[in-house]
Formats: sequence, C-alpha cells, structure tokens
Amino acid sequence: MEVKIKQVDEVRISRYIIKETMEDWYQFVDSDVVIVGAGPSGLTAAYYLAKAGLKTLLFERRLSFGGGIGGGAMLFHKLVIEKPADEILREVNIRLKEVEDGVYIVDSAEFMAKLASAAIDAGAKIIHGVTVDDVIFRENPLRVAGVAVEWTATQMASLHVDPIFIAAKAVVDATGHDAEVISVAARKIPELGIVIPGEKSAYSEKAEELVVMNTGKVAEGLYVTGMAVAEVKGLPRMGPIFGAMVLSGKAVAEEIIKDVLKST
Ligand code: 48H
Ligand code: FE2
Repeated sequence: MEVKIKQVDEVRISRYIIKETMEDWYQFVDSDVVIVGAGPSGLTAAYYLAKAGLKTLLFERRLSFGGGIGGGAMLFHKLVIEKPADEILREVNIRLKEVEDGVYIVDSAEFMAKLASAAIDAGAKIIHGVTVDDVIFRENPLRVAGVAVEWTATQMASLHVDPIFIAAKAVVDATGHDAEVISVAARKIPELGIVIPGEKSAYSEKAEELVVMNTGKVAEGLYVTGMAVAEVKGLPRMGPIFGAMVLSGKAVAEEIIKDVLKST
C-alpha cells in the first residue's frame, strides 16, 4: 500500500509540544477553579463548572481517568448507580441497565471514558501526572487561594524539587478516601479550624445521601466533593454504588458557580 505521509522532523515535533504545553500552563496558572482528582466526583464537577463557563483546571496524579471507577467492584467491571444520579449519566450518553425501579448497572470503562470526554468537551483542562501537595493561603480574609503542584514522577523519585503555584478562586478536593488537599490545609493552616474525624465503616443506604448533603465549602476558597466528604465529615462509606459521587460533583459545581459569580 502506498501512502503519502506528511514529514515532520524531530525539532518541529519537540517545538510544537513545548510551545503548546507552556501556553496551557501560562493560561491556567490563574484559574477560576482547580479540581484535584479525576475520579467520578472531580470529573463531574469539571463538566458542570466548565459548562457554566468557568476556567476549570483539573490535576490528576495518575496517567488515567476515573479514579476508583476503573477498579469497578473488586475488579468486577460493573458499578451500581441509583436515582436521581442516572440523569447525570444519561446527559453524557452513558448507557444504563435498570435492574430494579430506580437502580441501574453501569459498565466501568464506559463510565470513565464518557465522563472524562464530557468534561473535556465542556472546556475543562485536564493535566495528568501532576500531584497537588499543598495549597496557597491568604489572610484578611483568611482563605485558600490556590495550590502547589509537582510532577508525580518527581515525588516518586523522592527528589527535593520546589513546586509551581496555581492560583484559583476555588480549590476542590476530589482526591477520594484520603482527602489529601484538605488534610494538608488542616495541618498547615490551623487557623482554618478544620478538624478531620475520618471515614466510618459501610452503611450504604445512609452514606449516599449524607455525602451529597455534606458536599461543599469547608473554608473560604476550599471545597470538598466525593469520597473525601466522608473523610472530612466523619460519614460512612457506601461501597461500589456511585450515585453520590456524581451527585456530589454536580452539587459542588453549583455551589462554586454561585460563589464565584457573587465575588465578581
Ligand atoms: C492529584 C490526586 C491526588 C493529589 C488523589 O478515589 P476517586 O475515585 O475519588 P472520588 O471521590 O471521585 O470517588 C470515590 C470512589 O472512587 C470510591 O472510592 C468509592 C465510591 N468508594 C466507596 C467505598 O466504600 O470504598 O478519585 C480520586 C482521584 C484519583 O484518580 C487519584 O489518583 C487522584 O484523585 N488524586 N491527584 N493530586 N494529591 N490525590
Ligand atoms: Fe472506595
């Protein structure tokens, strides 16, 4: 088979990549919202925030999307979704199988791929391989004003490298069970008065509503969504039912949209 392929030399390949990468970093160094973690809650928040026109940047430590979605339940590639979270999944064209009234089964690969795709199409910028390891804060009024980021690879190599800072009107901890961003803020900025009781054992029927109800602002400029809510508010876990994760992502987006509009 004869194919005429456009010829591009190594210097041009490298230059285009460097230039375009730096343009993204330069533009997003001052964002409306920084979301930490590309699991179900972070991706859903990114989708709604970007759709509302906010400059939305999401950092994900790993080189993949979906956080805990990919592992399904004990590596079984299915998850449970319940009403009304099905509406969010339908909005991004994820197919659901109803197994009882208001209870659905979703395929984990389809869930991760389509949720990530929707967030990107809505305009969210997602950067992989970056770990958020600290926040920026300001006084008068006391608030979180952004994050400190480092390559995940640098951290894995245990190298002492100082971070880059990204400013944001709102920082969202969507890091899952460990609530990493809020934990570091609670430890390093005691004036914020954040006390973290830690997640409780499983109680699925209660946990779903509690997580969504307790989603939102934990300090000025700092918000929590997803499984991190259980850690920060001392709530039970729910296992492989993911309705609360996407509903929590949507709820945090709605609260931030209101807060950011109020401040501008
Ligand atoms: C950059 C980071 C950092 C960091 C972590 O764990 P996730 O899937 O989080 P959620 O809250 O969206 O979803 C939770 C769900 O997956 C789950 O575990 C449930 C429902 N469990 C119930 C139960 O009973 O166990 O995703 C978090 C993402 C991951 O991709 C991490 O790699 C990433 O955040 N991340 N990224 N900087 N400091 N910390
Ligand atoms: Fe989990």
